[in-house]
Amino acid sequence: MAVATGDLLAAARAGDKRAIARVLSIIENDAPGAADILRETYPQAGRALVLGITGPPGGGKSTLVSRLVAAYRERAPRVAVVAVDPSSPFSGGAILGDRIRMQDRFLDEGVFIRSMASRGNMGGLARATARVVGVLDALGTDVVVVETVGVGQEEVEVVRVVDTVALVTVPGLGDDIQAIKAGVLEIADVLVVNKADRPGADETARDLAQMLTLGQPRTSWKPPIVRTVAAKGDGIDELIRAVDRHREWARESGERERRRADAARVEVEALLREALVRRLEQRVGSERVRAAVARVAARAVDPYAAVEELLEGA
Ligand SMILES: Nc1nc2c(ncn2[C@@H]2O[C@H](COP(=O)(O)OP(=O)(O)OP(=O)(O)O)[C@@H](O)[C@H]2O)c(=O)[nH]1
Ligand SMILES: [Mg+2]
Repeated sequence: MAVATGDLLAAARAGDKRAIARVLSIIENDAPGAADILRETYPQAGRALVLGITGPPGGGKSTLVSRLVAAYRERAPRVAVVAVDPSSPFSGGAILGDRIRMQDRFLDEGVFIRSMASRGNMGGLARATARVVGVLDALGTDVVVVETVGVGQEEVEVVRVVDTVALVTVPGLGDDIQAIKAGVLEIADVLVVNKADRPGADETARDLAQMLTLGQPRTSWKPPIVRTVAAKGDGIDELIRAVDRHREWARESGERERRRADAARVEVEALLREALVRRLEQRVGSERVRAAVARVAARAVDPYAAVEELLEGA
């Protein structure tokens, strides 16, 4: 390993935030040194408590995260927040707002905040997030909270990297509850009804409880429903206890290992596919690939036949 990378990692492990930020940038951009860092850190990850906070925009996720970070910091020296916005190609905007709101925590030496924006391609953000979380974990972070905005497929992919997923809803979501049902409910380990100071919290909790009874339970875990008022800090202890209970259950039931095995398989298969396609393109030649694409576009040949021809030449 290059000396520079070794020094950088040592500083990052010691908790130097600038060094941590540089390590993460190298990983995210696949810059020189990324392979060294991954090789060095990969075996050391798997110790941190990794919690995902997801849900529709404006539900109070960032407010909740800020409260959670404060609470976790009381019991652990190093806490990180990874704020992911799949809808935005910029790591500014809304997330910058979140940063400002979290400033009180940001000033705390033990809290590291990172925001990540869309990669443009499906799956890219999930992979980058998984790496960033893994590296933070390996660098000695005790708790990593991943906040993602939205309830679509990409968010589902992103939160797959965490051990426990908390889905944040608010009273009176109405139709949005249906959207949640179609998307993230299946992967929610803990359900949060935030803004419980507003009318309708009981109905929302009841709707959620009822929705939970509709699907086929995949495991023996029954997601608890926790009411919070993030703005005031109410319910945070209950939420933390629910997360702890889930973590305990996941470890004992083997669910944690199952999830980790799933994530590993998804990553290895994706990399394998990419490597195979790259290798094949090198062998076949980009010229032949381009020509085949042109013939398919002109309907001179169907896509299956074009692929067969390309593979024959390989
Ligand atoms: N009444 C009430 N308002 C809250 C509560 N928690 C958060 N809010 C307010 O809800 C608004 C949105 O909060 P955020 O924390 O930014 O929500 P978010 O889910 O992170 O929003 P995005 O990141 O944009 O999706 C803010 O004005 C908060 O002050 C709560 O428990 N009760
Ligand atoms: Mg937010």
